[in-house]
Amino acid sequence: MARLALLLIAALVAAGSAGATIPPQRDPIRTLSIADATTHETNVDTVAVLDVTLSGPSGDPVTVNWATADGTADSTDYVPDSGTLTFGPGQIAAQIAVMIKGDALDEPDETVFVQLSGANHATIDRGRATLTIVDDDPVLDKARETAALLASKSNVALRIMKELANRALGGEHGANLRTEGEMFGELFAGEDAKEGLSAFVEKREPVFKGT
Ligand SMILES: [Ca+2]
Ligand SMILES: [Ca+2]
Repeated sequence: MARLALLLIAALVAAGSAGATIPPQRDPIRTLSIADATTHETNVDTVAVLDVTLSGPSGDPVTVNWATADGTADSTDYVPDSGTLTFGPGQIAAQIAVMIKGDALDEPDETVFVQLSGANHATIDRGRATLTIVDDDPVLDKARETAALLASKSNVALRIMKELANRALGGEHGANLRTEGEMFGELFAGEDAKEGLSAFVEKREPVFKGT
């Protein structure tokens, strides 16, 4: 009888303990976000950095995979790469580095995507960032400026200058000098020459007619 009472007491204690069990504390699931970034190309290789943030500290180690993907930029502009980012306990910010290739080519500004995936102990809120590579090579801009400058000049003068430049690359020196004299005569007899002089005297922009 005493043995039965002891068994009953043991069973009650066990049941009471089970009822009082406190579930293990879990940190709330945090969210991950990657931010867009802009980097300026140079003529040597550089590193662009993208920030990834966790919405709050986590006691669990948070990991997330990342990978680059071509936007308008490709492997001639950057080094395709991938990896795993790890947030230690309490850490809420980490960075991804992408190698940007330098060049002296004039190009439009270009983009690379960096995508997050496969998060552990977190969910992904904003998982795709755009990295913009701002070109630093102004050759095309300079060419446009030069073209605009030439377009503002007299067609007659430009034609004669081009003709004389071409002849200067070959031909006989005396003949070239004679041709130069003839062409300058043609140039100064034209309407554009008069318009150019008038505009200069009157301090205004000339209006050339190509004659
Ligand atoms: Ca460059
Ligand atoms: Ca460039």
